[in-house]
Amino acid sequence: MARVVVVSNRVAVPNRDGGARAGGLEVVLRSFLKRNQGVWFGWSGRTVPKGEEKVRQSEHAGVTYITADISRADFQEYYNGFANRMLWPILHYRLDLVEFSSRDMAGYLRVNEMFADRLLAFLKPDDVIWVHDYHFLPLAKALRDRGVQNKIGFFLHIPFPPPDLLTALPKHERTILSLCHYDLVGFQTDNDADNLADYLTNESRMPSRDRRTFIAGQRTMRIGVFPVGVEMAEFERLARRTNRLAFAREVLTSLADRSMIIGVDRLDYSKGIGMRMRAFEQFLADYPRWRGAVTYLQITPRSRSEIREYADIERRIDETVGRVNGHYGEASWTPIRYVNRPYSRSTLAGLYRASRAALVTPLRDGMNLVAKEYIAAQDPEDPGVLILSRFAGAAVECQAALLVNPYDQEAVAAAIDQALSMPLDERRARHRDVFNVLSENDVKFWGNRFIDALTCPEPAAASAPRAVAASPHLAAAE
Ligand code: GDG
Repeated sequence: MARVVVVSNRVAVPNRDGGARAGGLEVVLRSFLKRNQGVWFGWSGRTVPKGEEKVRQSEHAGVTYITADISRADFQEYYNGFANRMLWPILHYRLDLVEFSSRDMAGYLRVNEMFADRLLAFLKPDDVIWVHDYHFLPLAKALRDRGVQNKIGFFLHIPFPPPDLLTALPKHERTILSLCHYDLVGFQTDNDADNLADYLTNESRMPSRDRRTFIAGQRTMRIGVFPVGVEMAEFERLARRTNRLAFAREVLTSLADRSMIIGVDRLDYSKGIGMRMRAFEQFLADYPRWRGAVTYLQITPRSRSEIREYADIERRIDETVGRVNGHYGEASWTPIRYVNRPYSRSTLAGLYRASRAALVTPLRDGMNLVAKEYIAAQDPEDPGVLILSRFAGAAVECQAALLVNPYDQEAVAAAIDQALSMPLDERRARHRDVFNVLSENDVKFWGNRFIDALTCPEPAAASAPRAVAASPHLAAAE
């Protein structure tokens, strides 16, 4: 089999990050490369003065890591600027947070060219190149401009909005149409894939063979749906082991027989953490019998703190936690435990298993791995209940979870009450339904499906694997 060269902004070089950093992309790529010993190429995580950028190469367990430094000015424009103040909000449907600057856009395109130059030096003729996420929309174009004819695939981990929103991106053709230089563009959901197809058909009038195959000059670009999965079996084992360890027991003892609800999210406005806390406040107001009987643990490692919007949401969440705990708390009970530091994966697995319910209520999310990890971590004989936003990509496969509209605080409050009161039989049935679907589409299956579709000579049937049909016993919590 040809060598797979994975490209992503972040590269988790072993022995450097300690493995406790929050971030879905790193979690899935680490897992993919563990099995498919190829090359992992991207940013080194270092910003240096202009002219001092270096490229480093190392090998660990059969994987070659190649990382490039970025100058501070480039990083500001490419990452903090265009990628995270323009593309991230627009792709998460948040036009209100978009800050466009042509200088940042030029920096973004320049850094993509720089990465193409660096990568070129390492490429072999039959390498299969798999590019990840919104930092690198134009990377294939930069590589094609340099004569690269290899198969190049792209996977977007975050949502892709309808054309009405995309066209609010100034000079949108420059970034969006550059996707046509890939052989295969993969999305998390059919909805995301349809949005690109609509953009290409209606906005760009691009000729197509069908809704998933477009003709761009001499090149054919296919669109596919590949929902990201998690390591279900491994995570279940991890949760079973960790649950018995001292730390998990210490947390449980500190709860003094109260039920625990868990939330785990990078600090990001797309995750709806503040709105979720207000829904929990509403729950305490509407269902007073639970006061003193349930503790909500929210684990939220900080991310992108150098961007103003992130500092703003941090402040607003702090205020909400203070208000709820001040109003409802007692000397012997704190309603919300809010923690900003990251925990190890095994600790998270144990905490998931110890929780009666998980609150996963992003306002918009490509997939959301926390939802899937929570399901993997449960004891099937006595599982907790997943409360999941209908706007997370994971909702497609998790129809048997309690699906909620995160903007509707009363509905979320009602779902919390429903989860905590749910009979054991129903909890088991819902858990089993979701667990079975997620086990069929774990992270290994995801990676193999994408690479197979990218390398197969004929266009693959590029639609999503099956989602569970809504079971009749489910009354949606909305
Ligand atoms: C992007 C898309 C898509 C969280 N806190 C800690 C920790 N985490 C881990 C979780 C999970 C991951 O980080 C977060 O994944 P998500 O999927 O929730 O979110 P994003 O980082 O926004 O990821 C997302 C994903 O890419 C994959 O395609 O699902 O929609 O936005 O694995 O467990 N890990 C550790 N300590 C923590 O405190 N070790």
